[in-house]
Amino acid sequence: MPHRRLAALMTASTLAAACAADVPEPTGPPLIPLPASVRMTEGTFSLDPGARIGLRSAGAAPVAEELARLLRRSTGYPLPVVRQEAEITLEESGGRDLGREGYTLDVTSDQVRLAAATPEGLFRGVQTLRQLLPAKVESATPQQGPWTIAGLTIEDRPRFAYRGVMLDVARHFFTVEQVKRYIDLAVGYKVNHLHLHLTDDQGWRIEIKSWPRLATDGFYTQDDYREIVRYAAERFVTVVPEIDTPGHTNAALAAYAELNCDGRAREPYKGREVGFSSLCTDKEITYRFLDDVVREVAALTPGPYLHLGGDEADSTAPEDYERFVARAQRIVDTYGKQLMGWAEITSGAVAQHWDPRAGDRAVAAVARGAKLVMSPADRSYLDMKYTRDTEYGLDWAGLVEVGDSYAWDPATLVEGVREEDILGVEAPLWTETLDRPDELEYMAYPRLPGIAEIGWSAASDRSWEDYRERLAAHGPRWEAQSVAFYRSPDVAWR
Ligand code: TNX
Repeated sequence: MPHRRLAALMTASTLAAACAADVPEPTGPPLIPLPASVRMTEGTFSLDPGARIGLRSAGAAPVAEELARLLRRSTGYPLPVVRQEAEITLEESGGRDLGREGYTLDVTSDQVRLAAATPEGLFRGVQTLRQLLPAKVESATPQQGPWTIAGLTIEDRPRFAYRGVMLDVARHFFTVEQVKRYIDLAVGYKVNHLHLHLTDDQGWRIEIKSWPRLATDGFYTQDDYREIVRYAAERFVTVVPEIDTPGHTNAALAAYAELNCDGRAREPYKGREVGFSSLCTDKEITYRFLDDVVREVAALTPGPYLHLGGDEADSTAPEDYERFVARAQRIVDTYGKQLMGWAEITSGAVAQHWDPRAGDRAVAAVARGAKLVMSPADRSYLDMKYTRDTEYGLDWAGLVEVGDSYAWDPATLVEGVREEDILGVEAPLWTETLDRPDELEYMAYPRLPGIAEIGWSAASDRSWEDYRERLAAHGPRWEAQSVAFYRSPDVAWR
């Protein structure tokens, strides 16, 4: 229990004071995700109007500027970024081996020192630093101090390399600005992958220059998509584009008659059924189409993965499906990407477990050498209703209260799937019932931070009892950012 461990490290006087006031056991700062190690020390740091942000290597500059931008908004202080030791110092150093994303954070009465091997590690550490400051630090307008942080030493690194969120922009479309806000909020919890579900029966949302009729209304031009990729990369988030195939393709089948086996264009679709559409796996044009799409999307995507869906292909015969996926695999190889798919997929480097009733697919994927991203619908699907009364969302995988979405472990979820088979976790948000950004936020917060913590923090350090206390402290942070979060009755919100 992290809190008990911390309590042992508190000074005798703080402990006595806490007991005297009959308040709960003293706790560490309410950080999400919980760091690998937190040790409270003497002293308190105070961020004052004359403070500077110092860096000692050019690589740290963009992260220092991002931190300065954030702190200037709410403190109103000038916070110049300087090339020397300063009140807040960011340091790229080999130091302890905390991996690409790890960092150390030392807070003493006269300095905050953040060190990491890479700018990415510094960026993750900045998210911790934000959470150590009062909630009003998240405000977009100047607030009154004091801006203090209790002395501590943090050493931190993630459990899993992939900590993702998915946004379905196909069922309902979301603008570049709306996606940026979704990224901004998620990176605060050290999320490092954004999976965009770009195509489905209801719509094709990315411009493909060689097939110009695919995307007609509500879509990203290639420049829009590049802008999302750039914005995400600036925040050390890798975009994973998904072109769902061979099912979930009615939008393509409506745009191009020749993609249908019978050569007749399908009607556009706005409903919520799944499993009724399929590319024509016997036609060569299908593979020319796939080659063109994969080539264009791969060229726009610096990240290693190309997600080709593969889920719920109920209108594709199993042998056709396998043949299709084998050819898709070769196309993805040609353009230098790794194939990712939902757990049904029969090839590829990464398979995504989603159906709680079908753990066997995850086991089969591991058996053929794939790694897993764990996104079980009854735990991590952000579109599941919290309760019977939740206004939007679905309930096919059950009702998923905040505690349900938090209290599970990826390495013990599916029999036959072990820690080393797992690349990470993801929280998908499907949008059949959601078309406004505040609705997205209501479904994602507060569940998304819990999935992010499952991906980052050691299982042995986590408990729902402890987590719900920390979570309560994030309410005021979301209020400061006007996040429309769900006030679960299971959390004692501050
Ligand atoms: C299942 S999860 C789907 C999606 C739906 C979602 C709704 C998956 C691979 N397929 O097509 O949008 O459920 O929760």
